[in-house]
Amino acid sequence: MFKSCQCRILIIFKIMMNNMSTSKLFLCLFYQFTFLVFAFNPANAQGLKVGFYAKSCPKAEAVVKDVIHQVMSVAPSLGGPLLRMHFHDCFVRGCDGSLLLDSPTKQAEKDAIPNQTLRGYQIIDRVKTAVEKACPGVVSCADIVALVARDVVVELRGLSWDVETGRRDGRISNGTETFGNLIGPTANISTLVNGFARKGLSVKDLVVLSGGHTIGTSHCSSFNERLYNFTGKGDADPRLDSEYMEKLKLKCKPGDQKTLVEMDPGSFKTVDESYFTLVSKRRGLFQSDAALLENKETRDYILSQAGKSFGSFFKDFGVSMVNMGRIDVVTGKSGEIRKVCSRVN
Ligand code: HEM
Ligand SMILES: *[C@@H]1O[C@H](CO)[C@@H](O)[C@H](O)[C@H]1NC(C)=O
Ligand SMILES: *[C@@H]1O[C@H](CO)[C@@H](O)[C@H](O)[C@H]1NC(C)=O
Ligand SMILES: *[C@@H]1O[C@H](CO)[C@@H](O)[C@H](O)[C@H]1NC(C)=O
Ligand SMILES: CC(=O)N[C@H]1CO[C@H](CO)[C@@H](O)[C@@H]1O
Repeated sequence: MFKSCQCRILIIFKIMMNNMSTSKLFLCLFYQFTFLVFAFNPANAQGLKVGFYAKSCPKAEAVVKDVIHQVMSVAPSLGGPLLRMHFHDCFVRGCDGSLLLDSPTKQAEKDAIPNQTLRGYQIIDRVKTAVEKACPGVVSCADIVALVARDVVVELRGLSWDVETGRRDGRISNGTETFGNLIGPTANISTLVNGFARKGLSVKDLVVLSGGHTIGTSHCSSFNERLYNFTGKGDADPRLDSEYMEKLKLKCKPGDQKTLVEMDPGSFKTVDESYFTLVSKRRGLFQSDAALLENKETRDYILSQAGKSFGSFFKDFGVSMVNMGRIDVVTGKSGEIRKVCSRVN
């Protein structure tokens, strides 16, 4: 900004005096150019930035990291739900913390069917309490959810990324809005691609973020029909590897709603590329995972990561998480900074 103002003055001078060195002018035009690119880049036009709390609450990110480190050292299986929480928050009404709101009449986002398998809200509350102690009324719940998602990935041996902050909290949470915004596990490839496109996310973001399924667990109910009643005729999903299917059938009996299975068996507490290895071997758990083999771009990406312990996935994941974290954010003077994440001020 400063550079750019100084630069404009230099340009005016150049025109007036015609005595500015050419190299300085080029440098100057370069600054102008980068300023314009940043100023008009739609992704950056929303008021988010890395280090938004650097002045207002310099300890914020360290406090979040610290609490998550403590939580994850005793309960690493909370990593899955905490990562997933950012996804479910962002896809409904944007990343505005609306998912965290309680409704006395049970009509909030968290009450809706897709959210019934979410958990970990008490961890967000614990982080919020610690952050409020450091700087009351400064850090939004929406940003806490975004920071927590990054920190659990780091705790589970993924690569870190810079989280953009500056989100404010919304005041509305409407369970009905989860339908048509969140995508279910039976989604086919066009539903997935379109559902992500509607949120401004690319096909690459879709396949990279699906890699979030490298950690966590799923209820049998999320894929039971693939094992027992795929087309309603008591059949199985032919896209599922038969050996893997037999293993799953041992764990999930017909109609089982409750049992949990590891989505990435053997390494469900480690962020690694094994999700892509599994999907490439037709061992993805959901139809939505299997569907990623049916689009050229998503399939190529899966094959490019399968079996590669240091593939680009680790870096790609942070990039796509930043993209997801920009969905319909509330910034500036809109919304509020909630005092307690489960209710509006
Ligand atoms: C592409 C569309 C997606 C679909 C259809 C989908 C669907 C699902 C389903 C059905 C579950 C299991 C819920 C249960 O039965 O307990 C699940 C779990 C999970 N999902 Fe996704 N998901 C998608 C994208 C994402 C994204 C973008 C992320 C984050 C980057 C993510 C992260 C997770 C995690 C970490 C879990 C494990 C949760 C736990 O351990 O409790 N998913 N997903
Ligand atoms: C919730 O969202 C649905 C679907 O968009 C809408 O029809 C309904 O009026 C909303 N409810 C409230 C209380 O705003
Ligand atoms: C994908 O699913 C949607 C919604 O269920 C359906 O309308 C569409 O026809 C399906 N597309 C393909 C290619 O199967
Ligand atoms: C399979 O699905 C069909 C159609 O949805 C349903 O009528 C039938 O009861 C299901 N069978 C079982 C064993 O769940
Ligand atoms: C974690 C959570 O709040 N789950 C809720 C999801 O919705 C159901 C049905 O309203 C509630 O019973 C759960 O407590």
